[in-house]
Amino acid sequence: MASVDKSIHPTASGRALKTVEEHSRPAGSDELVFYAGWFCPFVQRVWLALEEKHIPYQYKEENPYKKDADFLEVSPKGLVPAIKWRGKPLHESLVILNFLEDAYADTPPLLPKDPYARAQAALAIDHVSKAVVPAFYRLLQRQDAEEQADARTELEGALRRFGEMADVEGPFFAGGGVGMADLVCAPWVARFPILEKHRGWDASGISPRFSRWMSAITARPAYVATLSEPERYEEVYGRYLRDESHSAVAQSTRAGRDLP
Ligand SMILES: N[C@@H](CCC(=O)N[C@@H](CS)C(=O)NCC(=O)O)C(=O)O
Repeated sequence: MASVDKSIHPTASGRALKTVEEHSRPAGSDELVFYAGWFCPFVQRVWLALEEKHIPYQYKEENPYKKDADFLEVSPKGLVPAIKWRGKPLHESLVILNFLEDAYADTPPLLPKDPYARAQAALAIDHVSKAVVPAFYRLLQRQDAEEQADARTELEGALRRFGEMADVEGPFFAGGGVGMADLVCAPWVARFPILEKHRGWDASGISPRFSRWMSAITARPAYVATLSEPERYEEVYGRYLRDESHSAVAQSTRAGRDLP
């Protein structure tokens, strides 16, 4: 059964492939190697930040389901994303995002300077992790129509709340400039087409504020530059839709546990 999970298309496709090709050689002094999986939304968070901040990086495609020994040295839980920075390993998407913010202080900031606004962004990031992302996977994996309807309501509510927490003027979470809270949520928006096709999902009526945010984030060049072709996502998410995936996220969702 576990072998099912291991078969992932080996490379990014579409616009993301072009971005991968632009970053396939050691960047500068090999300062930052990005261990990524083109299909992974947690990876896309970090990828978006690297692109938004114009940080030089070398993209390394990694199939995390294979758990190669070399990869486990970089990412002990065997999950993507991970990075090697000046030869030192780091994993967990949110940890890496905060690290990039500190280590590349002269690049466009993704967190506001104002401590209160920074705390608001932290609350939004926590909300995405605890409410948006788990509801997304529940909607994907639940097989029963009633349970899917509950998950749909839950996901809509979580996204409406995200919109309410955001800056009144927008269009981004913290105001006029894109920031970490936006990048942390955006990868799941990129996967809405799967829900639209298979789970009766329609994000257009969630709220005017959420719609405004969605239009702004999906227009970012970094967002477009990190997207693969829809058919490739279909292959990966087919396993979740049939509730056959053995990924750590899928198993946690099935068991009602916190996500890894
Ligand atoms: N909490 C981790 C989650 C990362 C994660 O679940 N990545 C998935 C791919 S989307 C993975 O590597 N899965 C491998 C597995 O399930 O064995 C993060 O935020 O970086």
